[in-house]
Amino acid sequence: MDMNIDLYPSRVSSAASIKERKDPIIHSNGEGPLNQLELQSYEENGYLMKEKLFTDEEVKLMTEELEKTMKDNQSKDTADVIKEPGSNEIRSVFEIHKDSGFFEMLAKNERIVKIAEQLLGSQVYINQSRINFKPGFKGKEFYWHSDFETWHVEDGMQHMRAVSCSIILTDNYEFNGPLMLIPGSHKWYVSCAGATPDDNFKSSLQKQEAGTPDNESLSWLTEKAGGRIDRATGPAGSVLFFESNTMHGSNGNLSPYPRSNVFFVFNSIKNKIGKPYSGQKPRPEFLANRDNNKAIEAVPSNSLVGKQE
Ligand code: AKG
Repeated sequence: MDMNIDLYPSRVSSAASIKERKDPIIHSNGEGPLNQLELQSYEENGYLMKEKLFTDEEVKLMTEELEKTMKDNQSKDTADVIKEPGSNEIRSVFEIHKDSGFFEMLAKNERIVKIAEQLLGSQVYINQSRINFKPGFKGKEFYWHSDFETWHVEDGMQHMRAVSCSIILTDNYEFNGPLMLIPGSHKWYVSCAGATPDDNFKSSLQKQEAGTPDNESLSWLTEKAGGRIDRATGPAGSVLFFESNTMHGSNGNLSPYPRSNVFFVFNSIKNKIGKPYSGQKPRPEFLANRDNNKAIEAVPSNSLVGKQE
């Protein structure tokens, strides 16, 4: 298909609108670790939580690595380390799958890669990765958005053929700002009002404004979901897979308990990104991999613990 065809225009008008999704939700014939019920649930809701996909022993390693990453990045002033608005607390660290160490191995672990391949019906690569820290008391919200809307407009991702894999590194409760999702929202595309400012990412990673849906569209999506908003709570080691166009967001963390999740965004190698549909210059590699987009060779499931022994 012509890479220039814009199947999902957004930020092109002063009014928002809602269109039907044009891509399949599950791109494979079903071969892989997920069973039929799990596939149906992902297809229907736009997300799937796998409880305790990683063991307590692996979670312990993840937590140690998380703390190391936090410390290493605390005094860094680089574009890929995002601070909370108005404080020096770390909000996100990007590109963690290129750390030549633990997170690189985690990103290739077959427990998650095989699921991504099953959902996307092809080999996959990582288009973006990050840890979102959301520290106790200070972690701020992420406003409602569809990731695909940004990846399409700002990065030139043509099709909805990507899945985010969020590994829960600290227990996610109702009260420490877990991810919230609108079930079924992935079947609709909210074409957002307004335009994209130049170098939008410099502010949007702290607080997104361009590409956020209007209240009416959000109310419509929630109504379609029978008034339901779901939240991805669960113990550390659980993994949420959510479709690229699922509407999601999260509240600030007013509790004393940090809420840290690592995100790997798997994209199909058949859906590599092109020119941004906004007509603007591409965002940096740390947000959208153009050079590092070779298909992942999955590593055995037990390689995390084995590597440390
Ligand atoms: C994002 O980084 O796009 C998110 O939506 C993350 C929200 C969160 O970490 O609560």
